[in-house]
Amino acid sequence: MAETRLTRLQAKLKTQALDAILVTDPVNVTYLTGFTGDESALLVSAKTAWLITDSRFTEQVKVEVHNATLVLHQHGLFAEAGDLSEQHDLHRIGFEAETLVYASFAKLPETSEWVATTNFVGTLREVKDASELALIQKAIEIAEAGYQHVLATIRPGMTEAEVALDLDFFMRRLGASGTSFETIVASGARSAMPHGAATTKVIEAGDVVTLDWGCVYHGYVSDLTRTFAVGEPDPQIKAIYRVVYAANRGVAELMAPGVTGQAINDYAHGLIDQAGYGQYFGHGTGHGIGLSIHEGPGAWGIYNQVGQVAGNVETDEPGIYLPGIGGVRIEDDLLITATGAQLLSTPAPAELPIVQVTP
Ligand SMILES: [Mn+2]
Repeated sequence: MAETRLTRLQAKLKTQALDAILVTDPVNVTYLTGFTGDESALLVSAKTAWLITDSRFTEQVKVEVHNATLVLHQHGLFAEAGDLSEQHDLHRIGFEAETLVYASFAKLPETSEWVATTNFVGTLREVKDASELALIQKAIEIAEAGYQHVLATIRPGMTEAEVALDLDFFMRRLGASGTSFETIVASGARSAMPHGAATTKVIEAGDVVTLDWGCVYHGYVSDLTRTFAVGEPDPQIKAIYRVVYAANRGVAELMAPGVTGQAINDYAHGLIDQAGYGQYFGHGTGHGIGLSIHEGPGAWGIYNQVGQVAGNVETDEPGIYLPGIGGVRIEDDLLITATGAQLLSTPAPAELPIVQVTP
């Protein structure tokens, strides 16, 4: 039998001596079955998969799902999962500890043993197939077209929120179903906030602007950051831009199968530290993207000890943030290949881009 996402999950059940797993994270349900509705749970045993939902989704399941048996629950998703487990002699069942809330957990019947799992489906999602790569690439293309639109239209006097709204609309018109996250437009001294969401602050001549944005295309996300100035900025911004650019390019060169998140962080933080800005770069250097905006692996948190493998799609996003002055971050999306990494986004220019302000 050909290997599928579901058969890979089923093979994994044995490794933790599980009779089944109850998948409740909607993104994981989508990944495994294609179902895009909410309010569902997927019970997967070694041989069978049951998609438990309600009658609102009967027709949608018929169209989207071809690898699981539809079960319409009468008295709740979790009671139904319990009934199915009893009927099919499933005794030791994994659940997704990251997303199953306690109130739902409490509804699972005690007739089975419910075992906390972490990243059980997530690990499978870390290696992208060709169809996923095509959707991520399209999400990047739309986002990059949005950036060109921003560069062509941004003017002193516009608020950060206006820039964000205009960018979001532009990407929706090109086919995006939404943004990957709330668009970050942080201008002037606010750009020293790594995740400064757009506000009513007016962009003034001389402001540096950090734009961190992305869009969703058929479920898959892009995640990019560019920093530019509107009019002539503080010379310190040009200087830190060169350092961040060097770190961004160096990370792209370094990324390859086997390289750990820690090695990536050590490199990027080491370079920025040597330039004298170590205390102004506090976050991880990158993360996986796919159906979620933050997934494995990458150079952050629990993934620091994990080596990259071919098929991972990850961000490369060093930054320097000077309080009271402004910040610079440059973020690209890369695919780990057999021998290194391939840039999926268009690299940033080597010098800080400056949008000319007409007097
Ligand atoms: Mn990111």
